[in-house]
Amino acid sequence: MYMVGTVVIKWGGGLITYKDELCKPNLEVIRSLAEICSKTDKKLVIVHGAGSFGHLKAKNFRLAEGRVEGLQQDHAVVEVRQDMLELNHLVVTSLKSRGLDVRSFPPHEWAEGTGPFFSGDLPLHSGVTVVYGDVVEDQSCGFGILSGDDLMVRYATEIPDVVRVIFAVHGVDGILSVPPDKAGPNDLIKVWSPGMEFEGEHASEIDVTGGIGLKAARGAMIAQHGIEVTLVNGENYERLYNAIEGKSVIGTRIIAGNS
Ligand code: IP8
Repeated sequence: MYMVGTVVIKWGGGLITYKDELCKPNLEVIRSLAEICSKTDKKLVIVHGAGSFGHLKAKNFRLAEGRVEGLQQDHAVVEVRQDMLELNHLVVTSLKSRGLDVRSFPPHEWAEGTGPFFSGDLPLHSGVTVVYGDVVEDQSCGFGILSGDDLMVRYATEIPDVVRVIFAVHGVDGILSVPPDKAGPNDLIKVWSPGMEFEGEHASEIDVTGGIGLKAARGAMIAQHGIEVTLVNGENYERLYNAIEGKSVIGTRIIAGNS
């Protein structure tokens, strides 16, 4: 039987939202990504990030640390989950409007714990599966932030026939060897493996998860399973489409290295 295979793709939160304006989606990017995803015959699992629908409030209320004594966090947990549902709704609606058979599974309903070894059976739809970074329950901390990058690891390595994995990010063509604002075309690292130095725009004053460094690390974990992993500029739609189809594109191939 001919298998088209599944592509697991991350829509970075910085790509689909304006990262420093609370709950502001980038609708044009969301629409374009949905269009690209409707053009392939590959089966898709789409994992989207949070951007300004998650990180700003999560940072203010220290949600990534779990329950902090003396801090009123419960309303923030509820609000961030609600904000994420709203962003997820925009993503799902735009995919559906392209004619795709889509189902979304909010992680706070089925996942527990944080990091790449969180628990919960991975829900999968026969059409396009959508999940996202969320505030989930955590046995030891009460709750925590499960990053979409961690969802990527489990989806990429546990579901059948994954042919490749793509991280679509904002503002850079891939992993860079110098800070993004100083980078020229020669500063793009074409093949990255753990241990190689790089520069990332991890805005720790905004992000509660790990920025590009987390994507690189999680990408390498996935590559260890023999799966092709590429990080591309998500605003270059042609590149993104070609990456989904398995063509070689400008971006960073992440490999496992010898470690
Ligand atoms: O943007 C973070 O997910 P990520 C989720 O995929 C929240 O790291 C709610 C901040």
